[in-house]
Amino acid sequence: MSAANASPLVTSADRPGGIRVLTIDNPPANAISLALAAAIIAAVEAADTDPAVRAVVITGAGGKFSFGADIKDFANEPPPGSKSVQDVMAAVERSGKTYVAAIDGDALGGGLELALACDYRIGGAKTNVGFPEIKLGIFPGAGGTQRLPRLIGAADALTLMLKGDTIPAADAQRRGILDEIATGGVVDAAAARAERALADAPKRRLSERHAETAGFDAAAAHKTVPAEAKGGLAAHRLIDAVAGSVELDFADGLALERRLFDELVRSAPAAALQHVFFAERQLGKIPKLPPSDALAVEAAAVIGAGTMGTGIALAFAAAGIPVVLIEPFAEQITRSKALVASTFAGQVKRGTLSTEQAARYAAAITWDAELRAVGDADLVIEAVFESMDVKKDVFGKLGRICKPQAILASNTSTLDIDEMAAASGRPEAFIGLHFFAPANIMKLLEIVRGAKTSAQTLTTAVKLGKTLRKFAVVSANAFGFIGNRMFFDYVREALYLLEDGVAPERVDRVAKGFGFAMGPFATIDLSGIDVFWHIREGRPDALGPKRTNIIDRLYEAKRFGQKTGAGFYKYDGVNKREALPDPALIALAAEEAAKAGIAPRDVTDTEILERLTYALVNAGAELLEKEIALRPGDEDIAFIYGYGFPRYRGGPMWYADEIGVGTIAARITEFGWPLSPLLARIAAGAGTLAGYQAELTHA
Ligand code: T1G
Repeated sequence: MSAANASPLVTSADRPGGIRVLTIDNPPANAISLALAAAIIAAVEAADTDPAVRAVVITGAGGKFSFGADIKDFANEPPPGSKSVQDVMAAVERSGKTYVAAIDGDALGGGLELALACDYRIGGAKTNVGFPEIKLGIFPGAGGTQRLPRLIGAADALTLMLKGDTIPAADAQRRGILDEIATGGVVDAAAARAERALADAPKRRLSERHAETAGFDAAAAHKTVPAEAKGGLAAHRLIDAVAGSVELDFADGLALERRLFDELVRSAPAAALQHVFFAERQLGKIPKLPPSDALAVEAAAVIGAGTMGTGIALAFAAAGIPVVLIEPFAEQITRSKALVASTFAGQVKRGTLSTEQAARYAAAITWDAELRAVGDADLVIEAVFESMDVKKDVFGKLGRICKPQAILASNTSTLDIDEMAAASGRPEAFIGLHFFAPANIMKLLEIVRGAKTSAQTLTTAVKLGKTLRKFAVVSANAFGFIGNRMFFDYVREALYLLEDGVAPERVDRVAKGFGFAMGPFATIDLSGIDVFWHIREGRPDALGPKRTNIIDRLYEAKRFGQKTGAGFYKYDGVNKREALPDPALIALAAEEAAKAGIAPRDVTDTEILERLTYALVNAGAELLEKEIALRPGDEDIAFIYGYGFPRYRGGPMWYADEIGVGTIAARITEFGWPLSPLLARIAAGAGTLAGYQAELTHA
């Protein structure tokens, strides 16, 4: 094969018979950046003008086709005259040559749109295709909303694009997105397909087809997605674009798609979701962490088979890591086994797990009453009662019986990691792994580094977080770490609002109206008021300066929340999980506020929202200043995945920049709270939180 003109982003090679192979090579994602778009267009135009070229195969290097347009390009207006991903599709569309996409690995977003602009599509065993754009607050904006409906029907195309799911090769072939799944190399299969096409059907443009409309109902679809102001903006616009594929000719449909896409791509939700995308990928990048090889975690042990311990074991089993649950009480082991069985049975019933997978995962979990059953576990996590004495006793024993290089971890949510590390006798191999209940479902994991945690232990924990498919946020060792520390200030303001005479259901309504999955009072009732009472016992100022005895009264009355049928709400309806306003609570709160000399106030919904969200921002800034959190984006991820902050608002710290740090600092000052010095400095300089990175002087 002779290599024709080569460009670092696209290489071009000619095969016998006039088949030119264009290989996209833009690691790590073959993302179609502005530069790559220009390079592809140049290569397409070169092939167009070369009479020796009869057909073109487009493929990707590095075992992937393309993960789509380069998300980094969306933040700013493209320079004048730059080539766009839409220009790439237009160049392929204009070409008279036969185009075959050779898809090895993933073709996502603009990558799949490039494949759809081709006449034929050949996949491989590892191929996945999909349009994940909706997760970024946008939609396929390079012909996807017009070509996919013409290929698989408007209804199915809309469903696939609204969900943003990635589908495997066999499913893609069944739907007609892939013409063939190569048994050997995809490029060879694509070249062969090109030869056959030249003989009988060289061009097969989707733009020349009509979209099947069976089952497509735009009006009905609009009713199934969230309101535009509640994260549904992109979904509504996507429905409009797909409607265009049915109602308009291709050119007009493409123009509609482009107009709607351009409106969306720099909308606030899109910018927020793109921030979340990159913040998720920053988590594992620890500044000043000396390079170190992660230890292999091939066997784990969990001490304590309660709900948390069993959930942690489920997470390990689902990640393919055998785990022994160590529990001295037989009836607890029985309950743990039942929880494991019911969890897998439920997943099989819902179709999220096959029977074989469930059996494999279940076999990875064993139980034992003896601590020595930790055996040669590479990692041992305790999930015992939240008492420092109990934990230190457990770690003292583990430090003596675990193999020398085993890592010891605590699942504590508030206790001092360094104190436990010292008790273990191996502080370098000690770390906090704070899972969120239910540990097999919640995506957030806090990795808490002790003062003596080694680089290898931390590196191992970060890699373990990825293996467990968690968003692992690294925190320094301090009360409440990151998520709970911010949450406690959020709870403080919720309680203060109750003391000011605002009903829990009103506070929660405002929080849910903002986009929180649950309001603060429903969340506290779910966790348990007793948990907060115990936290306050250990740390009286945990929820800010105590003003009333409301929490004490609820604790004494055993009004712990959902688990006792009453807390800030009552749960005595038909559905025992339904939070019902409780006049008795309102009376109790008013009585305690009066005793504390707190007069009821008229509080607006705006102030409610400001106090809840600005409490998070102020606490988050404190954590950055004290170098407990590494980046604002880490705190955003913690609050999105741990506490239900709306993803489409980017997280509390991203939201702060949207509101303006100066505005927030002024309101915090009006509220009379101690203003974070970092917020004050940023406000004074009219700066932003984005991009702030702790100096890590302690690293
Ligand atoms: N743009 C820029 N960088 C990207 C990228 C993209 N599309 N996809 C991945 N990366 C980077 C990522 O930041 C990381 O970089 C590295 O590649 C490895 O990714 C016009 C407008 C496919 C599920 O939404 O969801 O096309 O941290 O760590 O865990 O219609 O990558 O190493 O420096 O995530 O195996 C649509 C986004 C774009 C797919 C693989 N496409 N990517 O996960 O690897 S918009 C997407 C992902 C679009 C057109 C529209 C994931 C993945 P670094 P990774 P992974």
